[in-house]
Amino acid sequence: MTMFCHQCQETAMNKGCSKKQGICGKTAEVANLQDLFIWTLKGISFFAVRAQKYGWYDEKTAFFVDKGLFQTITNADFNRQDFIDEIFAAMKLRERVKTFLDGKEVLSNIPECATWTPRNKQDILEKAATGAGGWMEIENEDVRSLKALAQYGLKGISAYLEHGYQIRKQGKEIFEYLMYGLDQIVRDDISIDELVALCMKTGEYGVKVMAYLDEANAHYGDTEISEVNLGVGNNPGILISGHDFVDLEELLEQTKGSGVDVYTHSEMLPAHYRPRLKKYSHLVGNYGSSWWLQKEEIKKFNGPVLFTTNCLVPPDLDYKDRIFATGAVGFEGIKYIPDRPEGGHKDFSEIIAMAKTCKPPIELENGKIIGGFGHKQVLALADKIIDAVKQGAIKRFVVMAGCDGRHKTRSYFTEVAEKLPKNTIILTAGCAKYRYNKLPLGDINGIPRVLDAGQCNDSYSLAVIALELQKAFGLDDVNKLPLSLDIAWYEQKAVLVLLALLYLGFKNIRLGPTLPGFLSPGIASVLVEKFGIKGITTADEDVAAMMTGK
Ligand code: SF4
Ligand code: SF3
Repeated sequence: MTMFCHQCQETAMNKGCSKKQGICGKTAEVANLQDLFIWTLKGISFFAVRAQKYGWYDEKTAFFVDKGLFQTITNADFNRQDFIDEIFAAMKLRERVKTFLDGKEVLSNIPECATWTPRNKQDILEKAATGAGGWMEIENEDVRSLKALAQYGLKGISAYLEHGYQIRKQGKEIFEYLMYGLDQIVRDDISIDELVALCMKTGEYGVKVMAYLDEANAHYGDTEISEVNLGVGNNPGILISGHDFVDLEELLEQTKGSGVDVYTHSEMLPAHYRPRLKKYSHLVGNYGSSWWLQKEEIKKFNGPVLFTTNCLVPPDLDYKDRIFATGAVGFEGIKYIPDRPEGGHKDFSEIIAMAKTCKPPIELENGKIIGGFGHKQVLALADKIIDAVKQGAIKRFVVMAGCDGRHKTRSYFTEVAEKLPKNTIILTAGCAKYRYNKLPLGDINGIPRVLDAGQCNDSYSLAVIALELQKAFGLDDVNKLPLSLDIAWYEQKAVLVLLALLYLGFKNIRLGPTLPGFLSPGIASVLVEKFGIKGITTADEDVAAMMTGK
């Protein structure tokens, strides 16, 4: 069996993973099941969008579509059984909304994804094996490319919406947009112009969902300048990875006084910037670095590891029994912590019991890093920053947000950080920061040269900061700020962040280490012409260009 997936930056040959297994470790069977599952979500969306006209809205269905998309993001759910179960669950929800519509409207052009119904597991496996719902069903490469751009943006929305929903339990408008977007992607008759508009609209909803999550995360207190310990203590520990603060808080509550410490990994690092999370004295520090280095780090950690969201790397056998998944994450043979019951919390007792039998983590490094520069914190320093710009102490801001990844070429981002002149400030968010956040880059009048806002969704903070600086300097265009964007991308949340930045009017964005493989030459040239998007070259060349505003 073969597959076709081109959703992430590490896709084979920057064209598509098309053999028996993707670079990320996703098997062809799982990739095909994911395509089929998304196809059934499109079937639900077909009816849901039409039922909305008659006042229909069902949060359970909306959340199912949302979480389903999230499960298919890179490095989240690798478990074939999950997708088989979800396809059956999708059928039930689809029938419910279809029944609601019965007798209200005669529907035309019903797509196959809204009618196909498996009788049993075999039907699902056979249909998946045909590549149903996959990209190769679309002949025109520009249509395929734009549909992929929109769909990956929707996946980004689904992730941020899921996090925000766990805290706020609302979000109807954004849930409805997700289903609208999926329904549009199904259309055979959609034009290129309509697809471009859909991508822009997805960027608009990207801004909305990041603002929504920003407000939700304020529940944990606004980010504040914080020092994060990189060393280890003497107690056994639990390592928690991913982006979900609700899971982290519940874990911290349940480990209180247990003699077990908690460490953050990768994208969970920004928890240390939030007052309501950092107050726990047994939240000891951040262990290790970005997601792709997890194998070696987990081996040395010694204790159990909880993945609350992506990025999970298929675990090695020698530590697989210490890996736990929850939320949208899954992998065959690892323990899954079920969702919290209504009004209750997840039960992490099994992880805590295991931790008590484990040795403390082996120290990887020591010292501290500093972060917590979300928009409110940075704007509290606005006067100082504006003065520094006016006096020439700060010459330029460079946004280097996004993701990290395995490719050797990503050393470019380390080099850029090292080679940027000392009068520049790097604004960052997401796991891209691990390429330079431990370098001794110094400060400008007490302002650190790397300002970390938080997780990838906190790229929103960076946009808010830029737009506020634009106002403070009385500029009519954000692109007139002394600001350059040099974004690192890997998975689909970064695709959404890119669409959101384009929607907000940011131009001349550098995107690396490669431009997305899912962009056809035609669509890539539209992005270049219309928005000035460019690939990266060398650190020296790009630093020189950025310093002259190019
Ligand atoms: Fe390949 Fe990326 Fe898809 Fe994994 S997620 S199969 S690495 S394109
Ligand atoms: Fe990282 Fe996976 Fe994208 Fe949230 S954790 S930024 S890659």
